Amino acid sequence: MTRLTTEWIKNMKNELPEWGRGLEEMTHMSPLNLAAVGGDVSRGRINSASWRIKVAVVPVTQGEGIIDTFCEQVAAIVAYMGFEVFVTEQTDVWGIYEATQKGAGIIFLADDMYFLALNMSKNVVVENSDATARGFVAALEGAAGGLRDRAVLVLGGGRVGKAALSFLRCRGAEGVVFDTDPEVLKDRAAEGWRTIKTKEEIKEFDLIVDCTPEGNWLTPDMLHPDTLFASPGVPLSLTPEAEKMLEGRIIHDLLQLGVITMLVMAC
Ligand code: 2YC
Repeated sequence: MTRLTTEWIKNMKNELPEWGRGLEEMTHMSPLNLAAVGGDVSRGRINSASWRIKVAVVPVTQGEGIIDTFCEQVAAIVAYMGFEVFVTEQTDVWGIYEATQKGAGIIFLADDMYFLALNMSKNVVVENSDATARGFVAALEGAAGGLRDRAVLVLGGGRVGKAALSFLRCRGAEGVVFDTDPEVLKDRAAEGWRTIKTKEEIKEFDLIVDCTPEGNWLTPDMLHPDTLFASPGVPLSLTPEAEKMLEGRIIHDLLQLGVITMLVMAC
């Protein structure tokens, strides 16, 4: 799991309108509709929740500690979706207590291992990896005009990759997985997923969900020329040349799609 840096995310909230427009252009769906598909939640439920539920984001000092502006960016994404939201003044357990005292119905908080959205009144816990995978598969589906009966290659068979495989199956696609770790491939194959063994086979797929935490390793010659590339994985695996080749067909962000899908799943 890649730890975000302040440098990467510090301008995110100012760029949310541009992010939303770009995503809608590529997927022909608004962020709200994408989150509804990814989260498998009705638009009606999201709209009514946005009036009823106040959201809190709690800074967590555990481990490597606070990422400056992280909570502020999460709050900005939640506000962009039309929800009332605040970042607690206190951190950690005190911050959770502050959130409940101020009437928060959903609490976002992240340490170095997990990024969660909790809805205590509904006993719902949403984990970022699962929500992010679902959000990016929904975006790929929008961009591809549907995934039913299509083969989609998932790069990386870890936490996000597994969630992507499961949601691809829900959407009627055939998830195929590649991982550089043979043990991971063996585990996924044991669960019944089709696997590919070599990087040379990647170019056989024109639909890719990249869940790897590696950067800068996918070169143009490794890719199908018509590839639609959805990348929850950070940093982007595409080399600058590959990025140029796939321009306009790359769905990638560092927090937004995951957070909006977490939000609707916690409603
Ligand atoms: O500012 C804080 O509260 C920090 N404890 C936040 C740490 C987030 C660490 N996780 C990440 O950077 C990302 C997540 C956004 C999803 C996966 N890794």
